[in-house]
Amino acid sequence: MTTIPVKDEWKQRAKIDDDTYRAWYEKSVADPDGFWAEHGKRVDWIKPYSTVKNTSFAPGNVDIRWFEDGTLNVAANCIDRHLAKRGDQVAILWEGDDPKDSREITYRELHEEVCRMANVLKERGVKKGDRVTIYMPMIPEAAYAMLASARIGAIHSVVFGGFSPDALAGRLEGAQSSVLITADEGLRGGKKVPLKKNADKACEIAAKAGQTVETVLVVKRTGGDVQWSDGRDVWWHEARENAATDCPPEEMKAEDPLFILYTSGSTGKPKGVVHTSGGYLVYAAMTHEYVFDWHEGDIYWCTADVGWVTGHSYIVYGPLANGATTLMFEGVPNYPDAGRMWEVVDKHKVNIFYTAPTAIRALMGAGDDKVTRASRETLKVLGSVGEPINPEAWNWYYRVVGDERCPIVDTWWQTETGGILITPLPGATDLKPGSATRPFFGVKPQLVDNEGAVLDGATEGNLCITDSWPGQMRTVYGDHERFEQTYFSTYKDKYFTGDGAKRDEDGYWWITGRVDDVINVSGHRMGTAEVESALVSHAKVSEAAVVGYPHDMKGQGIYCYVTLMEGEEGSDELRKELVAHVRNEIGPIASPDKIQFAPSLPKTRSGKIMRRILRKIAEDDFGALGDTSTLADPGVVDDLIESRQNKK
Ligand code: 6R9
Repeated sequence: MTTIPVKDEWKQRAKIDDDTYRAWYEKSVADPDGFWAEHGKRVDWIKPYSTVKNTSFAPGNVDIRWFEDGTLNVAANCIDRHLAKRGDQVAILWEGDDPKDSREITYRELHEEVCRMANVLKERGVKKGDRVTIYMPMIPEAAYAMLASARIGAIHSVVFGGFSPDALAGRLEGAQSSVLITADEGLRGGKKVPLKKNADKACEIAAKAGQTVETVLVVKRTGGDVQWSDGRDVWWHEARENAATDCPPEEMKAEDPLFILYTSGSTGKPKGVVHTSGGYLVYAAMTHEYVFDWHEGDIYWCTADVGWVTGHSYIVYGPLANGATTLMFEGVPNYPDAGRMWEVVDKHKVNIFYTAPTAIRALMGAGDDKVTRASRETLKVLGSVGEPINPEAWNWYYRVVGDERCPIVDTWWQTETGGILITPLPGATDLKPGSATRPFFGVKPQLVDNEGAVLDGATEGNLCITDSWPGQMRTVYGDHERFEQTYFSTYKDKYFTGDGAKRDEDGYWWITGRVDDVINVSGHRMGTAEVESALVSHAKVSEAAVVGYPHDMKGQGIYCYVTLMEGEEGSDELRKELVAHVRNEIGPIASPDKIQFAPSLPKTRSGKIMRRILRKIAEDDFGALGDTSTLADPGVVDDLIESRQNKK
């Protein structure tokens, strides 16, 4: 396996070299209190903390608190404290879907807009602790909405704009949220996304389930036609006019929730991951600075959507807490063509670029000339997140996009971790294509086998983290029991990530992917259980089992085994109907890639579906089905293999 040693130029400009990394890491795990007491100072506290770490992973008593007696306001940290020094610096550099469209919002303007929106929310009765749901396209107002909530102490719940009305309704109900911020329509790749229409429908569904939405604040993006509900709906551009440009930030405790973000798990409905204020901000800001080796004046671009955690930590909170200029992109990588990303890099002189392997693979397929026609000379650091990056894509990213001048930081983390946990640092870490390399400060990864025995040396196993870090999620919204059950019950006294990993002879970490029933489609997390329940809600379906299979572009594709109701016949027509049904229930990101009609599913005698076998069949790996002795009816498997082979 090739190693790319840290280049002199990288080391020279970097804030952290290898010796510093080692010294800081040592200190961070030997004396977490001392280490974080120091680094916690990077944010402005209204009342400084006197305690630092107070955390327990003990069964039945999982309790995570950082900087507990300190108080602060996250929005003030992301805006107000920068005004004196950088009021006229661009905070948000917005690039529209149309290449002719861009906007610059300075820190001073950001302050005004966020205050106005905070005042509009207050006028509508939103108070500290209330949940504000945000269903927005990638426009600056999405960041205003997050920061306005934070400013008044409301808890935001951002729902990705690609989710369906049903999915949005479920999240409104889950968070018991009576305020929704949306836009008339979104614009992506020249196509309109009917956000307000979806929001209207979601409100209707939520109302039936007992959750009334009292305010829908609507940002005008396209000017498209929308239905209007007087009394409930408010135009942002109208409300904004009369709203004061000053709004004092609410004093929040370090452990007051900042946001909820719903994410897929291996069972049941998406979980409301809760992040709190102090520790989260310290961790997001610190990782943003050191992982990307961010320097004053750098133009930083993370291509994620604010609907995902990457958008929260690395478009909004981390960069703005540091006083960075953060680029926000409304569009898609291949519009107007596959050279768009690199055109934007040149147009805005981007220095740090952070994207996902799925985008890299797609752009790699579009040909090198799309890249090389842009100069990309401003680029200094390239980042990757969301799924394992295959060495081929890594090498292309390094060689063609970065001209072998830019280190690649392959950052492993999760919605639950709040910020990056395993990653190279640009001036410190020798790179190996495909490896997330070494833990960030304060992070203690460990490998265990299926029985929980700790594995040493170069080996492979289940990835756990044995001690808390400030950015860790605190609970599942409204269900602490589920939090403990999901993350702390599999292996005692450890946080279980749900991922498998390898550790090599140099102690480098290689994430191999999920070991639970979560699949990763184009970097988006999808619970197989969610897709299954969407399928089963179709009148013609009696049972469904969903697994992931290797997909060239998406990383993993969605493979569905579907058993139909008595008397129903499988057909291509019905396949289309089922795909449309799932898109409707969850959203386009959950579109099944393959549907195989299965007269019955392989089950154990106790009735459990044997997914291990279904995964192998979907991968065409018929020779390696493993132990099939517990199957209730082995003939089922032969039938599935036969019909799979006949299809090709
Ligand atoms: C930030 C984010 C988390 C899951 C995670 C893992 C996969 C993320 C990765 C990676 C390999 C990386 N993942 N980054 N796998 N290398 N650099 O993506 O959060 O949406 O919650 O997904 O994504 O499987 O467990 P989230």
